Amino acid sequence: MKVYIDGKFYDEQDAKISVFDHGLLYGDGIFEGIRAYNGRVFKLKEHVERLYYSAKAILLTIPFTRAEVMAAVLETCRVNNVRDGYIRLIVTRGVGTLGLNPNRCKQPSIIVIAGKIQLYPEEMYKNGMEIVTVATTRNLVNAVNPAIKSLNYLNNILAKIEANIAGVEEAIMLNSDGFVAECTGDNIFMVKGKQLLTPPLSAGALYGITRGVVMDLGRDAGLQVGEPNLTRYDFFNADECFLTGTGAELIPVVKIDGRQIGTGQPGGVTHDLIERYQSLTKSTGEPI
Ligand code: PXG
Repeated sequence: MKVYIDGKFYDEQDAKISVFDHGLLYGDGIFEGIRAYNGRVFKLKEHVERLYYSAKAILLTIPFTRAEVMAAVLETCRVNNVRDGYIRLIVTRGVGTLGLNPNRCKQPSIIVIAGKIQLYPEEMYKNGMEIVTVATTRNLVNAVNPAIKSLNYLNNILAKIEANIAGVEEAIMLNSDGFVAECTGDNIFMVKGKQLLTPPLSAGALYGITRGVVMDLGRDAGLQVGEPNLTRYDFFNADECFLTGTGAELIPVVKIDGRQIGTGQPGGVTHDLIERYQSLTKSTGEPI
């Protein structure tokens, strides 16, 4: 594997950054997780746009244009012969000193890794997964806003560890008001009759690219798509539930906190949206 760092490609074993990079010292940086399907990078423009939004929020100036970042992603796929895979795009604050001050970091670093990802076992896509609500709440929007896809994922990692301790793969995180925000690395949806509902961004959800695509696909399928504040009770009494994310794609949820959701099997609307999503990922995207 060849890894892109600041305009050059390095063999995997030589792809290294400084221990003084504030991305490592303080989690001071941002990232994107992107997928390639069938020789095209899915929603590349949207991912790069979100990267620039994250950069804006943390006052980090990316030393490239959007077009140059997109070109670096595509080039990394080409160099690695990735046609179907997963791309990690990272921008760190760069090399600084042992002190918080980001002004000591003169040059941000940009890294692109193109490889593979399998977030959940295949069997869960077929039979659905069980999730639990955990005690770690979503970060406050006026702290590190969870809309920023920053290198500070420790809050989500703690929630993931709690999920693992409970014997499941993913966790619902509530916000400080007790409303459902999302999961540790996935957005969450519920189906009730003809309604397709997902928590609003103001509840502490990430502006998920897959979330946006699935909302559009839901409208195409004739569903009423809404973003109200939702509680655990709403999810317990949903007909169907599923998670979305670049890594996870769409994965059905059949049990939450011990409550069976709907029939206890992945539902018809979920299946229909999975099919629509798969046909979109196969046929659209930036050619590699
Ligand atoms: N919420 C959070 C907190 C995320 O980190 C999503 C929702 C889904 O967003 P997208 O834009 O991907 O639909 C994410 C994205 C991983 C991994 O390595 C995590 C994500 C994406 C890809 C891989 O666990 N999270």
